[in-house]
Amino acid sequence: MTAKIAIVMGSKSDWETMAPASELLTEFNVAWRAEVVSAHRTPERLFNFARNAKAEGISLIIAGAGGAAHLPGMIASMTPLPVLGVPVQSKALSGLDSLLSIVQMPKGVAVGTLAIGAAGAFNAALLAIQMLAINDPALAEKLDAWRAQQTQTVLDNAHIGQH
Ligand code: RP5
Repeated sequence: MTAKIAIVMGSKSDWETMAPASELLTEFNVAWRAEVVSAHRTPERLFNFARNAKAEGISLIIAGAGGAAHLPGMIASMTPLPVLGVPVQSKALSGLDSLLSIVQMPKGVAVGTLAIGAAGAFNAALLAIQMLAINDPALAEKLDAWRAQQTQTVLDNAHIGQH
């Protein structure tokens, strides 16, 4: 299957954070591919990735990075595809640096920024699935069932205790 979603990250050390995105996409049978593309350490690879992603059949890019996290914004500057940015938790500043680097895009180049860490990566995949589902009724049906199941699980565990 040709990948519809590209998951990219600044370092292999980001994979632990980004893997939940791949797991949700797999659960929904949405084809994905993941690779390391570093804005600072491999700028030419970044350029090639961003310039070719659309022609390679990618519909949406999920980009995770930590620290001075320029990756999502730089990719967004070179592709018309939607880019979802995931701030990876950094050691020095707990990911606040990553969050601010990704979220504060100047007017005119858009990155959709998610929460810091694995929850953000998971939600990036969820948002990607929601976007694809707009034009894919079978995927939309699966998504409805997934959300109904999630609601049911919460309801089943809603009673915490009493005295
Ligand atoms: C960023 O620097 C990466 O996205 C990663 O979150 C962080 C640390 O990278 P490593 O030193 O673990 O390669 O570029």
